[in-house]
Amino acid sequence: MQALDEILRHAETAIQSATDLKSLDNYRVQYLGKKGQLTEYLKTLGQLPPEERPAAGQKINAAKEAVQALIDKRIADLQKAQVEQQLASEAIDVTLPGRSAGLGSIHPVTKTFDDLRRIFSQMGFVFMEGPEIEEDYYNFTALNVPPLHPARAMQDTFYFSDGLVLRSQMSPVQIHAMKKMAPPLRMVAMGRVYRRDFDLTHTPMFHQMECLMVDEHITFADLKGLLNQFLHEFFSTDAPIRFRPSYFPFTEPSAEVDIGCLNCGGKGCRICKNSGWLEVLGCGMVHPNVLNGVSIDSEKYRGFAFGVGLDRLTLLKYGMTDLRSLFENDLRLLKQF
Ligand code: 2U9
Repeated sequence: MQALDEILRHAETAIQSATDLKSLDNYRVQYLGKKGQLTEYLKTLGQLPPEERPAAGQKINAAKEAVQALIDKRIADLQKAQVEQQLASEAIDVTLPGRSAGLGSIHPVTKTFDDLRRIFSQMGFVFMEGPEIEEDYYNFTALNVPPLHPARAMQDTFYFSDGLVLRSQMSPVQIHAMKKMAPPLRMVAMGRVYRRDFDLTHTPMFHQMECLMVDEHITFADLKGLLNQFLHEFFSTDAPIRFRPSYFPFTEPSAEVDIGCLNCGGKGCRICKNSGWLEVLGCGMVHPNVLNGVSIDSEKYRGFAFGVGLDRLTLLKYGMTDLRSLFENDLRLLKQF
């Protein structure tokens, strides 16, 4: 019976020191299993004198129950500790501030699109669209740039194999329109155009607006008046505007248009490269070959047209310098609009 007390003491220490369910089960086997210490002990009862057996048997069974109770209690303690630990580690501090959803903003180029749509709608122009993949004819030939004409080298174009190109300007939309509708015509086309160019001031995809007006008595003065009004309204300024002679195959005469530097007021600065002027667009009177090519009588009708890069226009309006920043989707920049 002394040995029984010894076993009980050992079992108690072992069970209390168990830190997981698996080692507890090992102790259960060690003490209560088929070959466990207490089970073996029970088997030795036969060696005792018969009158001592009931008392000894009761003691051993009591010991077995005590060990089982110790194990059960330890299992309950370990499970409780595990739940408490899990609760502590998964605790949520409901007083912490939440994450805000973050409000989107309008991309600056989209703002320019919206501004131009407003300005030119007010002046009675209709907006038209067309495909970004065009036949070579609509992108070049119909614009007085026949095959092998050196002007095709002025802009590097993305060619597909079968006479198709990614449009390099918005003019093909105007050709489609003139073929469909008889003059008078007052239209604008805005959209994506593509050229093989990539540096500080060029991206392979950029946005253009082209404007076309065809009627019987259109003159260069109409073009000047329209451009003055458009630029003053778009830039919210009364800065001076000047026309420099230029060359485009689809217009004759042609001009490039500058506006007095919006940054320095014409004194000369980094933005205008000390010239006091910012180049904003190209324009001219539609070349007779272009009108005749779409069966509009160039003796009766005349037209003006201009083209403008919307990304560059956006940079100038918001005092930005790197064209690529418009395509990087950097939220630190976009959130300012
Ligand atoms: C038709 C006839 C003529 C559109 C024109 C320009 C001049 C021009 C550039 C501005 C900056 C392209 O994005 S840019 O690099 N465009 O300088 N565009 S005249 O002339 C037309 C259009 C349609 C039927």
